[in-house]
Amino acid sequence: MDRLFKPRKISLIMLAILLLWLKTYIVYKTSFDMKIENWRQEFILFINPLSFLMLIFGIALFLNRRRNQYILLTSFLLSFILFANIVFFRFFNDFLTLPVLFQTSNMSDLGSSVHDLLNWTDILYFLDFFLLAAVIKHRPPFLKENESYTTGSKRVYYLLAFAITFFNFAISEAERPQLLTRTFDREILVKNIGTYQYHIYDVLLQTKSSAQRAFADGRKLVDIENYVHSKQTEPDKELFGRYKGRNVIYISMESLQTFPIGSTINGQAVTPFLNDFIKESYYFDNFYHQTGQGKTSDAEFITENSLYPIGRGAVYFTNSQNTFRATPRILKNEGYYSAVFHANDRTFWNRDIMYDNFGYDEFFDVSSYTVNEENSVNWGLKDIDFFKQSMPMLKSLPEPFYAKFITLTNHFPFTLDDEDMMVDLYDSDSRTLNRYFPAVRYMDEALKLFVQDLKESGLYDRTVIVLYGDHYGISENHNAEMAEYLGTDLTPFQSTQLQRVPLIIHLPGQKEGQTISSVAAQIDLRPTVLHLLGIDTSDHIQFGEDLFSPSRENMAILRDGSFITDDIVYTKETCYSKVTENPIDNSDCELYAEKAKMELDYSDRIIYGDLLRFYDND
Ligand code: GP9
Ligand code: MN
Repeated sequence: MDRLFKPRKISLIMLAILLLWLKTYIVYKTSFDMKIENWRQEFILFINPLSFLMLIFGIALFLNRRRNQYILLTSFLLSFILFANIVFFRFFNDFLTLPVLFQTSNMSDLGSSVHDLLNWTDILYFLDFFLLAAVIKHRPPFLKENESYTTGSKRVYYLLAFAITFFNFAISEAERPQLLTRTFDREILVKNIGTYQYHIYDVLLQTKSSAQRAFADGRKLVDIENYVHSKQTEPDKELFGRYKGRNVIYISMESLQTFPIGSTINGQAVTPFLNDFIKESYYFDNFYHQTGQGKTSDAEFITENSLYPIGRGAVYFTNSQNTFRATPRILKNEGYYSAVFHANDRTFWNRDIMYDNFGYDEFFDVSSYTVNEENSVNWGLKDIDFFKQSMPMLKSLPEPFYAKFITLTNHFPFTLDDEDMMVDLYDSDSRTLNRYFPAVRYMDEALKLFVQDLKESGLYDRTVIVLYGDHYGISENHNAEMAEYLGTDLTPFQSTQLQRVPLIIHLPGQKEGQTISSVAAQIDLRPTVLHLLGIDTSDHIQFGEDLFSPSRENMAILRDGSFITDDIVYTKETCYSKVTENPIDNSDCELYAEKAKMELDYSDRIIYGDLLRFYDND
């Protein structure tokens, strides 16, 4: 009888876990600004500290003599990490990440304002630690004393901890597919895997790239240099330097493939503006995207560095500390001012850090825009409002400028408000494909209004305007409906052809357009544009070729090793003739296949080994 009424006792390990778990959740809710969209996300947020805390405090089960000290010390260290994040967040509105921490400019910013960032009430963030210390000292009756744990109970404990870890990952992955490889917004990571686990992930990633960097050998660069210099071609004499000192505007058109260009839905044009714009610009209709898992960020990386993205993960995230010689930095030497306009969080794709690295002077992220219920849809600010609000900021830039705009509305799942639907939905079994056309139509309208604004401001006549599709919008999950739309079977040949995205280059004063159908790719953009501005690139490490060069080799190498020339397509280890669209003897592709493999390998070596740090051509 007596035993029944005894209050249940709790072990110190349990108490430490419970306190920190609760505290972490309270901190999530009060000290960070995390957007929670549904109850599943709330649930993930709630349970995500638990697995890590169980694993780390579980070590105490194996310690007999210094168990309490271990628990207390761990509790303090974790509280400290959490608190460091809180302070960091107050300043940067972001979660701690090693590269940011090691960026001296950031640290001195933080250091000089640390006084303003701290409150005496912050001591409350350590309340649980003091509580724990008091419990250890005064040993209240609810504390289980000096337990020794059997092997069996340790086993059960860790089994439970691993089960929770696994469960956490599984539901996060369901909520956010490809969490660790695709979604590199730090907030999303912390929200899903938890703040402590996120730090481990961050450290592992940084260690991996530092190790690869440390083992890299500068002499490797010689082969690569010889190779890239041997493939250099002479720029077009007429065009080289003709637009020296002019502004440059890049527009990354979200998810725009080539197939909707010029198409109609129920008789209505899907891209009426682009159809007209093409008539007074250069239009490349065999231009391929080369992105991998880094999607938009890969497209940015390729077009500004003339290197390939990496095969796994996003280079924006994995190698943000590398030495690069990106377009903004090259142009800075020529007196240009550079800016990016994109109405999303600045940490998405690690852009804030990468843009610093690339030498951008300014990043107008979501905080530069007024975003509300009315003017947003899908991923955020609608493109029309985005361009409209960008205009005054663009006009305030010193000239000449290099400005990049990244659109957002035409992003999967391609949802629009009714009032923005300017063509009908397509009619197929894929709602994604059906919605794609009206979304593309909407982006076309936004581009039209932006170009009108550029004309009115006078910028139009002194700016080189480059529009490119960043990557496919319709994935292979919709092959059946795509095949129906195209009226052909979707063979690997056709799928490769669907990797075409539009490239439009409008030169100042250009009235007459020209469609260029030789094969080209995103990697070619940098030398093309730099040559128009009269910048010699013969000593650049780059894999692209000037698209206006008369002697260029017309070839596009995709990140998965597929390649396309004017005559053949090679994909999934099969060589196809472009004329018959049927497989031909693989030996017809052999020579190019080797070249493709070598180029990708060279580019990977540059990135993983951070080889450009050995190359100084400033
Ligand atoms: C997000 C936008 C879209 O900022 O660039 O990214 P994506 O999913 O296309 O890579
Ligand atoms: Mn994109």
